[in-house]
Amino acid sequence: MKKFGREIFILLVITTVISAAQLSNDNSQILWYETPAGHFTQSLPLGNGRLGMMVFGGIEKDRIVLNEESVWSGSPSDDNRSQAHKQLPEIRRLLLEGKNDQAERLVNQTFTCKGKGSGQGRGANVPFGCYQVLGNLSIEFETDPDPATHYHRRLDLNTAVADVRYQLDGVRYHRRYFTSAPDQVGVIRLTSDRSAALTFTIRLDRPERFDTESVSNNELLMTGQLNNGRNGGGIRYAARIRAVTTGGSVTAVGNQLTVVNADTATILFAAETDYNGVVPRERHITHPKAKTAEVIAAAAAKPYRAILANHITDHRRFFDRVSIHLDDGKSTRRKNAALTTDKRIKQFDKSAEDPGLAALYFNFGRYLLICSSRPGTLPANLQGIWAEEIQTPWNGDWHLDINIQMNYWPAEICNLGDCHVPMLRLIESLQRPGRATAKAYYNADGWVAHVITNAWGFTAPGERASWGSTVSGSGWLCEHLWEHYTFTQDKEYLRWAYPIMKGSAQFYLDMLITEPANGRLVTAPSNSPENAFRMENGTTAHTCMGPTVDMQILRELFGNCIAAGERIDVDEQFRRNLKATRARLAPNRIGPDGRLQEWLKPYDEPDPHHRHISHMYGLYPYYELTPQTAPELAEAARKSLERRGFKGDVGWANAWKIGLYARLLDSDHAYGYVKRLIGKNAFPNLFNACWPGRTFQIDGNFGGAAGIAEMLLQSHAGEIHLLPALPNAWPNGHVKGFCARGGFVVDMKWENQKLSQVKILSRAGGKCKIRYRNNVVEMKTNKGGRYTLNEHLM
Ligand code: FUC
Repeated sequence: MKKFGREIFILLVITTVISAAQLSNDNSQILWYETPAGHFTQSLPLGNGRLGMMVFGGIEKDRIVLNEESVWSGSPSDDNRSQAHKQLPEIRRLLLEGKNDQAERLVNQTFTCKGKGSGQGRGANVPFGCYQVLGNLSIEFETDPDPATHYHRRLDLNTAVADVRYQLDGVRYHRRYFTSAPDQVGVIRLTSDRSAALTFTIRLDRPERFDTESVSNNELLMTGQLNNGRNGGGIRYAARIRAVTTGGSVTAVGNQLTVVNADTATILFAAETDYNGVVPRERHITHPKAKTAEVIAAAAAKPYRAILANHITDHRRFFDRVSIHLDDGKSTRRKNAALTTDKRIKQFDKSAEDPGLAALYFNFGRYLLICSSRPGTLPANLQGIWAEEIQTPWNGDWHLDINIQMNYWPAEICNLGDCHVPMLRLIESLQRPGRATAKAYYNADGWVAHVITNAWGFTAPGERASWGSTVSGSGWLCEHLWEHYTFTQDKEYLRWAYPIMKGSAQFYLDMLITEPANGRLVTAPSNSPENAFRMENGTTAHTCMGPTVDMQILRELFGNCIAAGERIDVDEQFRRNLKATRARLAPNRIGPDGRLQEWLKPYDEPDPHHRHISHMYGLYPYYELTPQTAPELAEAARKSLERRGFKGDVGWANAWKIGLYARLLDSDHAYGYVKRLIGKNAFPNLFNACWPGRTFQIDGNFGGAAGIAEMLLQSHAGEIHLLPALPNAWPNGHVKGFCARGGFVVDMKWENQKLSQVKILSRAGGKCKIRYRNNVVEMKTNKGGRYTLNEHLM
């Protein structure tokens, strides 16, 4: 028994050493640097779903940007023009007569939102509001004038812990940072290897609307009220910091805390708001100040080690569901792993291969989703939960014409279906305001949302026809309701989701009109997201009928409603209606040059390289244009994609193209966009830049992770397709825990470009068809059954 115990111990040691070695071999779970962050896009993100911290790790002065998911300015408002529907017949008449420019003029005059809308994307001080930074925590150290040495700053994705280490005047300093979901606090732990070496001051502020005071000898409290866009009386927030030390002293002087000669210090951070808007979340706090006091007191009563251990266990509940290893078997692996993350990105951009960096990028996407979207939180916005400014770019809102959807593309395939739920709840919450919008503008039943939404349930069109009147935002959202079902096979959930999908379909059923050229049903008015076309008279316009993307979305929505209705056995008559209408929707069309048309007509395009590629929706994320389902259309989609190219290197567009080429089973091009996305769009902290070096926008991080997953596993075509777009750059690798439609979980391994091991877990039972190249295996599975398939597929 004793001997056996020792063997296990040795085995454990060996496994630990091996997994540590594996980690350091390709370094696909750690971001690290040899300098403090000089800028937000170099700092390291931490998040517990609701609270966010960005770690700069300065030596003399550390800065931690603080966030809380509901720090939203603005307030509920009626944005609908109640009489807009009276203009609808005239707008449609003009469209039917081919006078799109005149229709657009009328849309701009009568069919946009009432009031200031999003404030042209700068809505901090209008009712639309914006997601904002909570504040800045600064820690100023009493330091030696000598420069520090051995500086090291890192974020470990596996534990969601950031560390800063350096030596100064012979003393080793260590700071550790994390945000805990179980304890709902941010934690900064400071230690050194010499007693009484920690002397520093702590301040807490934000760029506006704050008041910081010391509320005991070891606590700072910052409170304030955001602008509601009317009279200033918006959301109230409270942020509280407590410093707990061993040795030395803590005192409060004015609005700062001073720690002198401490051996260790633990800084706890709590934040709450009284947000109680329409977007559901678990937390309903009426007294943010009192709640922060309670949260901090509870955390302070626990040993630091317990808070850390609980945090790591909690984070790993999500993070450990999936693992990935990508490898080209080359000796450069160690060299790459030995580079700091920023240098690694630069080297990759200059064309060096680095499979470990792609795996790191993938893991970072999963990490960000876990940190910004947990059951019970608000969904991740354009910046996840990480904002540095008061006026965030595009209000840090939820854009519905690609961006929020892209945020959630990795959720299901990466085994984070529960992190998807905040988005599904957002969709649910849009029904009520969306019904009012459907009535006001279209005199239609059901509910609709256009291009943007916020914390206050905005569903009206945006301020300008050129981008604001896309009418398929809500239809696009509903894809997520169905996909959550296809991956989980949870019928109870489907009963909840179905009425939301049905309400969306009802709206479109009511608003479709017949276009004259082919007698097909189309949406009107609408536009192909943010893109323009040239009319025959030479004028540039946006407003149109039945842009391709709308039609694809409606085919999908109607199809999903039919399938859902069948599964839960409801609404037979409605299903019949949907089937008949679906068949009459304007189809995908191939233009004279062989490309898939973006609009009903093969218009001339003023910007053929436009960042939006909305008519590719039917290829990915939807799948009616795939080589398996419609080879000719898939080919036309490829031509459209080629013509679009990558001009401007827009982050989310590069990310989307990974998934699109993966669906075309084109590993070279898919990989080319992995290179572009990481090489051109990753900031030093791997955050996605909307344009190279400019504007952090998180969608590309998520879209990139989803795209990489799609290269390795697809499941849209009624079969699980293994390694459908494996690039030459990743000849060896393994993944664990990838999810496939039908409720399957896949582990697989490949060597020298060839699959070598496959294991499937069936969560829901049922038929399972698996493809590897031309080999197909079909089998019946039992719920909870595990299957190894090696010999059948290779
Ligand atoms: C759409 C895009 C922009 C940006 C914004 C948040 O308007 O066209 O590039 O991503 O969303």
